[in-house]
Amino acid sequence: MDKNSKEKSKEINPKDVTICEATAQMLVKAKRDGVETAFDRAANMKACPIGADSACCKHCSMGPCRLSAKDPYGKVGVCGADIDTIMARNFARMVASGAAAHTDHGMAMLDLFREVVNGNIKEYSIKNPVKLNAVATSIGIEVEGKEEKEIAMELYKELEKTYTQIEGEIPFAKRVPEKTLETWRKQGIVPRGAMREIMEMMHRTHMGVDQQYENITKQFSRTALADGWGGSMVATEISDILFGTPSPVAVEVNMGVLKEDKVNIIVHGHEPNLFESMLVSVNSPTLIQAAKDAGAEGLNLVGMCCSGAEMLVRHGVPHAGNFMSTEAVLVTGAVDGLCVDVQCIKQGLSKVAQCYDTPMFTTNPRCHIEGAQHIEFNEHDPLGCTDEIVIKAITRFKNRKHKVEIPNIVNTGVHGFSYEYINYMLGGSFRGSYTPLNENIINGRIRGVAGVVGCTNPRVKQDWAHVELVKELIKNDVLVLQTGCSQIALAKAGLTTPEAACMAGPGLQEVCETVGMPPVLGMGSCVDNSRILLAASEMVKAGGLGDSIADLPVAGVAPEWMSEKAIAIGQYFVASGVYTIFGVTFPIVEGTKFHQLLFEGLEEQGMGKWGYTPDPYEMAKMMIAHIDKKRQQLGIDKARERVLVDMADRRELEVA
Ligand code: SF4
Ligand code: MSK
Repeated sequence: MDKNSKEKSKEINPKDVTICEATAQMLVKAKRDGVETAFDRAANMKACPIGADSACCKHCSMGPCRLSAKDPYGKVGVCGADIDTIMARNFARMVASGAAAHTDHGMAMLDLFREVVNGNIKEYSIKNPVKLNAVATSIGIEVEGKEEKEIAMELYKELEKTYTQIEGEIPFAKRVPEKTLETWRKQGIVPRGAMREIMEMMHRTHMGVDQQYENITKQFSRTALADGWGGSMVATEISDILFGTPSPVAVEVNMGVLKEDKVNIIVHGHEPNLFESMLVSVNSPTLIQAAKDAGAEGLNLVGMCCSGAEMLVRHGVPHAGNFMSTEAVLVTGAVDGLCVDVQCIKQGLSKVAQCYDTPMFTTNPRCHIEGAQHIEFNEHDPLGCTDEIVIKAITRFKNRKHKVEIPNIVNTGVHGFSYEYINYMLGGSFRGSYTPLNENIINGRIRGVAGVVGCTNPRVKQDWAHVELVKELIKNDVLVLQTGCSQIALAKAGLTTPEAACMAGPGLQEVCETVGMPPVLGMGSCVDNSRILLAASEMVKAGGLGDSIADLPVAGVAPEWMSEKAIAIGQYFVASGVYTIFGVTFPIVEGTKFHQLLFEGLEEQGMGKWGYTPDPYEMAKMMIAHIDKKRQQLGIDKARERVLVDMADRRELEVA
């Protein structure tokens, strides 16, 4: 910690900033060790109030221009841009950036797929030909009588359009329920290729171009849809084809998955190929022997954040924690190598890693970090990178200088509920379908479905809103689908076990017990929100719950969001027809025309709408009220009271 920041540093109380006991324990140690984390920096960095309301613009050097949230229409920028234009442009650029992150990730997966199919990359192969055929068929590619390679090449060529298509609808538009697609066509927001949509979005938000908030909103809806039904969906589907589709697996989560007597290697980021190759390296008999020769019991590969979430659902690899635990985990002193690729990697990690002599490695050409060593990951020779990282981690183990303190906390949960598995789980292998889910919604056992997703954020108590909200939802018979860092929060709270059904309302409990599933279904990483879109699409197609996604008794929420990717995800859920609530803060001034459009107007156009509250109990109330409204519109409503989680329930969970 530098001298200046120490002088003005506000002290944090670990118990006030997180409900994750392991993280809290490490924050106490960090303080003892004089190590600063994002929790400290958040306490000492007052968020700019004008920026938080998105009431400022720096799109040209006549500004930056600052408007006032208190009197939003009292002033305009030097060019004359009003508050609605400024907020809409800022929001649009967040969507563009978030969509770019997901679509670039998806394109990297597609590049890999092409090279594998062409035979130029031999280290990976098509692990899931059934999924290859299913994805190809879903977009109209004939598979009958064709060789695997031929189908794969046709699929590649078709999916490339997700990025490059200049005119016309992206391939996965074919998966969208007809009425939802009709709404998009009417609004002129069916996406073309992501490159075109993002480029046009950046152009339109340049100084002096699109200065009408409704028109800007159309383009950021289109850009967001190019992410959800485009880049993200390609990332998920191609990863499943290459590495396998998730199915339920019991996994260990929390910092106790680190082992003092083993060489601990963490992979953190988003793209599964790095982690898949790391898995090969840590299973190499030569490297295992090298670890033993260095005095270790073996190699211990652990995930964090979304890389971890992908490997957790796909292979049951243990997971050490979510976004706000990434610095804390280094404080254990037990991490012998931290290996990262792209997205959500705090620059502060490199400084914390240095404090504990943990070597940190960047591996992707898109992401170098000051203080980290760059060992480029090349798909043509993936083990060249991952083997080297393992060797360096073994060296660090051998020379460990710091006292190791690993929180003795491990939680076991069941994760890996791909949308295909939900199909199978509910309908069986011969009549796999979403009909049983719909039937249980229609008969009221399940009140509705909620997607609870997204990050953790040091501006709010880590994991708290996720956990409190989900407890409320399941108690009220709302089935919860999860992705990203949120599912790790719930796993640590013990809610991803089948036994957690005891926390659910009677209807949901009965369904969970019959099927043997948890009331909270972990589906993967943040690009895997596309799995939730597909589940919603299947619910519409299975019948009985209306004709479009907007008709379904469902809602989405990101209680502790922080990234631009989250905004892009939120917008593609809203444009797809889902009521979507964000916590923490919402970058818009209330009472403005732009606010009215996002929070009410889009719903009137046949889409979903945004909602905001930082309070998880209020979130639950808003989501349940929306679900009940949809049930009423569908004519499947029964009088039901919202049930609050009481202390007895909380104790029951703690015991569980
Ligand atoms: Fe100010 Fe307009 Fe320039 Fe933005 S584009 S900085 S509002 S003058
Ligand atoms: S990693 S975007 S903190 S979910 Fe996908 Fe977690 Fe949010 Fe990053």
